[in-house]
Amino acid sequence: MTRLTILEYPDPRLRTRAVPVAQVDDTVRQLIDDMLETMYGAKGVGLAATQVNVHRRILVADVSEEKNAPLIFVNPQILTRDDVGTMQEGCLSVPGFFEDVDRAHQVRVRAQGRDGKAFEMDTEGLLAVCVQHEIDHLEGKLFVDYLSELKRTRIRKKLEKDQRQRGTDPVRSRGPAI
Ligand code: GNR
Ligand code: NI
Repeated sequence: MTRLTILEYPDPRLRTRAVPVAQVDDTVRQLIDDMLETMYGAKGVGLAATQVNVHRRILVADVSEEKNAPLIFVNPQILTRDDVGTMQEGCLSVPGFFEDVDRAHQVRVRAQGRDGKAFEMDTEGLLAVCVQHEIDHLEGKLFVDYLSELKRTRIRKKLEKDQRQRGTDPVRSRGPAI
């Protein structure tokens, strides 16, 4: 298994809309395993393929205390949403920022598993919020899009500065054009 690099806001690749997975084959299963390793390594409760620059409709999550209950959703679809409430959200692609977002706290999801078999699942609380947050990633949407422009701009400027200081902004890390 390999720990993959997580793209950080405002990287424009995070705005890509992911395409459906036609078949859950060994290549997709390898990606799922790498995404799980990446999510656990980064101490996240969820990860969308978009965040590792793979633009396919795949997400993983684990909201368990022991971090021993991985969930895999291929081609996820929300069937019903209920009980809107506010939760403080963070994102591995927006490191260091936590802000309130209103979302449904009860969501029924249909998806395919690691074996390609379709299933439906009722989720609530953090998992329900996480599933919506991850599906947003697959649509090229980030939680900062729900914030005021002022907050979003502050976050963008701080992260751009961090990335410049680390020399990991996409323009620099591409290297010299010779
Ligand atoms: O680790 C994560 N925690 C989290 C907390 C509240 C709402 C959503 C999340 S998802 C986030 C991991 C992540 O960025 N997934 O895309
Ligand atoms: Ni995220």
